[in-house]
Amino acid sequence: MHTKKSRAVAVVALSSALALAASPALAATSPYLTDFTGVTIDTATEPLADSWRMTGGYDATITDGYDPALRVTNAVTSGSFGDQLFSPTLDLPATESGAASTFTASFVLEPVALQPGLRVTVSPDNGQGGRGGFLAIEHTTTGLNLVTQGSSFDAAGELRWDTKVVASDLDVTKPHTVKLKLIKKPDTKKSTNNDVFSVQVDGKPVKNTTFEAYYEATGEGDYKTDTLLFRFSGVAQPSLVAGDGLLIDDVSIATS
Ligand SMILES: [Ca+2]
Ligand SMILES: [Ca+2]
Repeated sequence: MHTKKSRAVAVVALSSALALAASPALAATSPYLTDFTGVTIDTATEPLADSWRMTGGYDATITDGYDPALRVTNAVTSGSFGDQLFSPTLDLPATESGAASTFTASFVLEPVALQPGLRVTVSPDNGQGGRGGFLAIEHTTTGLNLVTQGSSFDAAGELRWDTKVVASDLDVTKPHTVKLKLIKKPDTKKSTNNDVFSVQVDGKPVKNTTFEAYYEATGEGDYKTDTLLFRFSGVAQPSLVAGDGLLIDDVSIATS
């Protein structure tokens, strides 16, 4: 009896040591900040989780010059998730019940020409499309729009989508700082759909629901959140390859 117990303890101790030894190579330390100096996008089939990574053939690059930035467009799109563009994964994921429950991100949309049809979505994510929130950044014929989408249950218990406009017709020739915040909360007796996704740009934060109700309705799990997804979906706009694209700089992500 004594021998068995000792062996079990030893195995646990060994696996903990392995986990500790492996963690620095697997994730970026929170908070992660970058001005994109020296940054490259890892396009290997099995990219490193602590790198910017994208295994699909989308239009995303780091610009050259003395102040590099991330340049993205929806010139190439698809309905997939895991092969799109991800920021480095953080070492501490945000969950409803773990050590961290809040995921924050901020970035600057640098001045560019107006490019109607340009549209990229940004989401707190688990690295495989398990999104915690949804923000569409889009150029229309009149300016820059930021729109969020979340999910909830109506009075009859049916799933519905909640769309909120964070900003519309912003001047694309000026920089705008965008801040995202996802707060995860354990279920209460009153609500199993209580997580909050808020977005702020040049004003007060606009709060919306998350994908929590959607996951409950579909039976999918409540995903951890440890990375930022830039996704290219919908109708592809090949002509955007020749333009400025969205120029994104000074990205920070953190969990707490
Ligand atoms: Ca920069
Ligand atoms: Ca919750």
